[in-house]
Amino acid sequence: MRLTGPDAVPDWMKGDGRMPVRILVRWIMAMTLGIAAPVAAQMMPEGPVLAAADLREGQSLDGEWTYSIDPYRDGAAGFHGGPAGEGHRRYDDTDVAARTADDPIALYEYDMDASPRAVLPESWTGHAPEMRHYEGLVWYQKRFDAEIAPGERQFLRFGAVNYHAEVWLNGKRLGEHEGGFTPFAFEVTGVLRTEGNRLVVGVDSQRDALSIPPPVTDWETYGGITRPVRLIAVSETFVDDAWVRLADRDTLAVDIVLDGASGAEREVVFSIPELGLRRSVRTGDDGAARLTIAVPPEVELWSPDSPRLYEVLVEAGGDRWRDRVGLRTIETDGPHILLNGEPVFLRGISLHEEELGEDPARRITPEAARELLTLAKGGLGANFVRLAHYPHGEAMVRAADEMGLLVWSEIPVYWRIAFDDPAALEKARLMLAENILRDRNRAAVALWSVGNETPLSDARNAFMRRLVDDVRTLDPHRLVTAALLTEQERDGDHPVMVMGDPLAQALDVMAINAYNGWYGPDRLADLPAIEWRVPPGKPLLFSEVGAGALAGLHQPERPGKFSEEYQAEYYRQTLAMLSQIPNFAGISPWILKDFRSPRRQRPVIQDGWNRKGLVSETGERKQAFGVLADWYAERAR
Ligand code: GCB
Repeated sequence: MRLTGPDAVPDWMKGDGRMPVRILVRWIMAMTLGIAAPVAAQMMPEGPVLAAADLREGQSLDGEWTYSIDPYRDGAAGFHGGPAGEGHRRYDDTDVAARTADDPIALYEYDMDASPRAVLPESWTGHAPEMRHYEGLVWYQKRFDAEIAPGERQFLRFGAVNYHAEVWLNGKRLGEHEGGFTPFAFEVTGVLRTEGNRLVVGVDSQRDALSIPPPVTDWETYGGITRPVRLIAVSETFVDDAWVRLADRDTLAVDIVLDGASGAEREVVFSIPELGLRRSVRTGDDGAARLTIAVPPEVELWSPDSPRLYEVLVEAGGDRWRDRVGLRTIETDGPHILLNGEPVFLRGISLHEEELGEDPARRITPEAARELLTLAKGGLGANFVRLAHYPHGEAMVRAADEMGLLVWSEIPVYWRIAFDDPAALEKARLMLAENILRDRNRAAVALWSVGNETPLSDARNAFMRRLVDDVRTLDPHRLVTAALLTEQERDGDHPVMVMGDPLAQALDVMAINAYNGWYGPDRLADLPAIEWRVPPGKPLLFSEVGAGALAGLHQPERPGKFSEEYQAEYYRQTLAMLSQIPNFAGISPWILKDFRSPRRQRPVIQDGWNRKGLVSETGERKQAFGVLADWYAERAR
């Protein structure tokens, strides 16, 4: 149940018609336990949270769909700009074959039932060779039957659709969603049929100046329905959100929100059977309840060395919500990051959401996620991954939770966003909220990042600070960071890298992307002489360092850029340089695997791939992989 308070927010937060979502405001208690809780207005996504939706029982709508390209958006508008006419509207609940058989003069210029087939989830780049570089609108259709039990409510839940989705079920428009990396759901109770449902999704990958990420990035767009689609049935009143975490080393805190007509003043039972823990609490008239429980002494804390997860249950209103949750604390102490009270050095690696293989199409199954994370953990000896540059799918974050890898999670506030436009800020805030609400039960997630390499300006600083404040409101139990840039100066005979970004002050953990020795004039042998001038009082991560190499290109005599030897030497010299920085708390080099990027077109060497991977696209290890693995083995001692 949510409280709405549209009058409680400034006008610009209510949207100006460009945002496809209606803004709901839920008053959220600031979660700093022990302090008289202040109350803050937080933008929340429309629709249910459906926390741990991936573990709910439901019907998978993955598998075979049909699709139809629509580069001129013929199904979205008429040729003079008005509404699309019959015969063009892919989303109508019309059997085109039957209709045209009945009426010989009926004119239809689409037929979703007869369109090409594709197996989802995957990006359309994988559907057919001619889809490889398609950007724009594609219509998808799924026909399915459903079981409907009396008194149940049904939700259609999309793991992610990149970039914009508009959804119809049986000819009824359910709504739309912007943002290619976070989940959304629509209630379909009363619209769903037992037989012959027709689900149509208009997926548009085209981005503009107000989009997040912007049109220009350094990775493949991968338009399409890229994550699972499920039909989830729940009781009339159900557990929409439950957040289970250690608020501090002694306190287990649980927040629960019920959705439904009888969510107020209702008994809720929270339990962790493996710990023999069971508590009841009553919701308030807003349907929300909070428990604080002394941490049982026998609890086994989650860590990369011992990624212990507990089954947690919330029972209320005929609903039984479950998740698998690790318990741990993450905080900072001066220059250190503390995990469960102990300093931890983050031995990390960055990765994109792109599976291994010659022709990836963002098919991140649990197996594909594990394959990537096994290279990181087993291969490199990592305890940390930066999931760049957008929220990765639940399969990846769950795998990190289960395998024991700390996670940096980020939203795609990347490079050049419309920082001075309130609509862009609104989108970023919603994406951040959607990401945090999805993943704040994951012990693996240690850091929320609010952006990457964003250009300094007053508007940008205000924008980024707002996001930092949102993180603190939605989840004060984790660390907030952002990947920042530095400037190179000279001090007498040696180069100095200076952190001039005022955002550093607002973060718990500073993070820097640095490419000395790859971009710019520095020679590799000179890197260790570079001095880093960064504020000393808090932990500093290097969120990116990296150099490109084509697997198998060897130049042992005179290593040049793109040879394996150059990349390996780059890693040796870079690690020597960074090791001298007193508050150096971890690193996630760029990047685990070569990844597709349309920006990278040098024939033979790149051919559309960014070659900074430590392994090739098929998993072939380059020399630098061993250099980093050896260094991590030393650090782990
Ligand atoms: C960066 C970006 C990353 C790029 C990388 C590169 O700084 O954050 O998205 O892919 O550099 O390879 O240049």
